[in-house]
Amino acid sequence: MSSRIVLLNNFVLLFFLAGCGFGGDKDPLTEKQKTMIAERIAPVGSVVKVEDLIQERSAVSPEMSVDKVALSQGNEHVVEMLNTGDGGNMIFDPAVIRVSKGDTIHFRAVDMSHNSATINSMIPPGAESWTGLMNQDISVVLDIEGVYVYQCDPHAMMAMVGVIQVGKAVNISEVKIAAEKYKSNFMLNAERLTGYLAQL
Ligand SMILES: [Cu+2]
Repeated sequence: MSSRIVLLNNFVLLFFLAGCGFGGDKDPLTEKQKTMIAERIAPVGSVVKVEDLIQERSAVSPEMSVDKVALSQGNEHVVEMLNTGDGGNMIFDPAVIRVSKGDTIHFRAVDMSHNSATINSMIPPGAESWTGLMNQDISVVLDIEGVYVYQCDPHAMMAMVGVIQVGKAVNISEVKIAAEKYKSNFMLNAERLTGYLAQL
């Protein structure tokens, strides 16, 4: 039994030496050789792609790369309530619009289980609030200038919100402050409203 183990040990040692390619117990490479190898395999500099730079910059300041929304033509505008749109799930489409004073917005219940309701702290002073019923198409006429933020009540936690600018954005500072507080309600899409307001 013990001779077997010795034999095995010898075999392992032989295998090890053969694998090394050197017979002695001296380090096979000199310090200089090691340095040369390390230098050769070390990566040269670092590669930064232009796309990464743009993404980094937009992560720091989203407003820099945001396209501003143009004034919608005509006096009547349709906003669809959708389960899925270009901007994500549970969404108003278009989520951000700029219209003229006195224009009408038609909210269309294209998909089920949505409504449109203003958020009290985020409409212009003196403007009327609205609260649509579930699955209900509603139309609102906006005579008071300013920024209106509304939501879908059952999907408020998913930031199913929308923004309408009527005429000049006279209350934008107040709305932005209120939005910063309000976004603590969002369990998903936490930056959606901030992104929408940046488009105005
Ligand atoms: Cu909804």
